[in-house]
Amino acid sequence: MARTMLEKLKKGLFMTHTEFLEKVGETFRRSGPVAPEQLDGLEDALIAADTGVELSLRLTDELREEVRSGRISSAEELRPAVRTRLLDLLRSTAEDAGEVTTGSPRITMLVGVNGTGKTTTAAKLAKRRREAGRSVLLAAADTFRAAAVEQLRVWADRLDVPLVHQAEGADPAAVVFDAIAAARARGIDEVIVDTAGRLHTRTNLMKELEKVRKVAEREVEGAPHEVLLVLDATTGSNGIEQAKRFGATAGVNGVVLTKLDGTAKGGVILAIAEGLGLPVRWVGVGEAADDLLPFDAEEFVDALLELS
Ligand SMILES: Nc1nc2c(ncn2[C@@H]2O[C@H](COP(=O)(O)OP(=O)(O)OP(=O)(O)O)[C@@H](O)[C@H]2O)c(=O)[nH]1
Ligand SMILES: [Mg+2]
Repeated sequence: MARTMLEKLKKGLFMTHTEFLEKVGETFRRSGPVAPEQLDGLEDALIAADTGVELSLRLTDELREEVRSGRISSAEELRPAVRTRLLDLLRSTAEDAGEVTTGSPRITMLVGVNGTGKTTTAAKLAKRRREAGRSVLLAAADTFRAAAVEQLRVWADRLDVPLVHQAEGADPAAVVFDAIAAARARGIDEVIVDTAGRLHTRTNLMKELEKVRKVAEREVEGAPHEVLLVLDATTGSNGIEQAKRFGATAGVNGVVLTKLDGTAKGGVILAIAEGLGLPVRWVGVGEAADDLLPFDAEEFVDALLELS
């Protein structure tokens, strides 16, 4: 099981990790003493992988300093040192995991800008949670377009998961209210809420999201238990600043990074940890229902540095 997971993660990271390794290989393949300049390859690789210039420079400067001071004395020690640093960075955000659940049903909201993969992730997550032995209901709180409900309905039918929806243009908060009532009536454990794509600058739409949150808060203790910001990896670290502001308004407590299969820029995961201070919970590696993987910092770093 763990093996399959790693294989799949590696497949998802294929472009990421080969491109990264090509650049960084030079640095890692050497043996014997290291000169601080030998870290230039690593710096380039981090920047090219969309880790963000500032963070890439900071990480490599810290390593250069360790080389200079003799704490790292040979090239063989470089890879484990990089590994430790990357893991520290990723783990620093993973502490307050949103796993503590109080009231029932457990509510997960998917939020983010247009087209990042919210609806697809809602479906993938429904499948995952059901496989974990939980009963699930999908709530179509994207009432903006009729097509949005249809898209979720197709997934709900395919996965055989109940769907709560209202007419186009309905109040998304009312949909969530209905969904909670339906879940209670049917003894369902989880409500997964798909919301409409929106820019953080659209005040009225952000208010609408707040209203959805408030309904969840009022109806279920501890809800919404998870508010996941869905980010598209192919847009790279450009989205970070925008996401930061989005996250603050919507009360986001975790990130789903989608479309990791279509980018060589997996370093964005590091940039997210640093820039948003939010843990990446899931990664999307394709369009199918099974293409969502729980994010594991150690697996990610080891796949990136080809340590396993
Ligand atoms: N390759 C790949 N495609 C994905 C992934 N996740 C979503 N997609 C595709 O991205 C496109 C947009 O996905 P949606 O789930 O509709 O995105 P959304 O955020 O709900 O979009 P809006 O509701 O319009 O804001 C679809 O074609 C999905 O199949 C992923 O992990 N990998
Ligand atoms: Mg959608």
